[in-house]
Amino acid sequence: MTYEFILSEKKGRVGLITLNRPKQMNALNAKVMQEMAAALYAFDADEGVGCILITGNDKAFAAGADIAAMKDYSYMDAYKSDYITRDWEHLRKIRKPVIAAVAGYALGGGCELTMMCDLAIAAENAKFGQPEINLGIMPGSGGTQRLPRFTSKAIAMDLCLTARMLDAQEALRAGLVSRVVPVDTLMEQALAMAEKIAGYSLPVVMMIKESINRAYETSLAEGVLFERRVFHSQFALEDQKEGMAAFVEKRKPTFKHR
Ligand code: DAK
Repeated sequence: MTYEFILSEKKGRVGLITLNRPKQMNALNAKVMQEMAAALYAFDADEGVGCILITGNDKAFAAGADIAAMKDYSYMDAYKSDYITRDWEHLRKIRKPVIAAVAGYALGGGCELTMMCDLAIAAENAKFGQPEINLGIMPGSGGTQRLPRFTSKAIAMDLCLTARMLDAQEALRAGLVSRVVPVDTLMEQALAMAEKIAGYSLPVVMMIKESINRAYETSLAEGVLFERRVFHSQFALEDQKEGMAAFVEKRKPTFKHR
């Protein structure tokens, strides 16, 4: 399938989505989000894909929602059409891990998109921020909720109230990204990370994602109970038998993803 504003391709067991509106710094309009959702669901349904990677270009992961597209909206336009939300929430329904590989700007909706992914790897030139206050609005796609959970209240207040940007090292220290790499190695390292994940047992990978995400939705006791129930269920997997047998027999496991 070909898209207007994204590129979608398979690299081995990795599904790669590249935001492709370079002249607009990958600003996110409704069509971008619809296309991204279609590509995400296609990869999620594809047995041959074990991990999904979303990236932009060297200058911008995404500089936010498309300001030109929304500038004339009225309250009723936004409310009645459930503006943006409808197309943005698809990402949270994807069951395979989604990695954000971020170079350049990840601002506003771009930063929120990063946080909706399961993990993020940043190039040294990455910049993260929620500068909506400059536009006379506030973050609208989880920025005020995910940022304090993933970093801290102080950092979330700082970014949302002053429009200050975090550089890649600050984002690493704050817990927003898990790795920082040189710009020219971002895709190589992000793909290596995605391929590594995609090489493991797919149901186990999906259960880990589900369990970690639970930590943000529930109490510790409930989360630990959820983890235990899922953990016990893994003794029903062929991949558990194979993984443990391979360890005992001192060989590499061959996972069948079931
Ligand atoms: N939208 C539209 N166009 C954008 C854009 C954006 N967010 N960001 C950049 N561009 C365009 C610029 O207008 C310019 O276009 P031309 O003039 O060449 O036609 C081109 O990209 C290059 O930008 P600059 O000339 O400004 O490049 P610089 O290197 O000087 O600066 C910059 C790069 C990223 C620092 C700057 O462009 C900038 O500040 N951009 C705006 C960043 C921003 O404010 N982002 C937040 C947008 S509001 C919701 C979900 C999400 C949202 C809301 C609700 N719901 C679920 C309800 C999200 C809201 C937002 O993200």
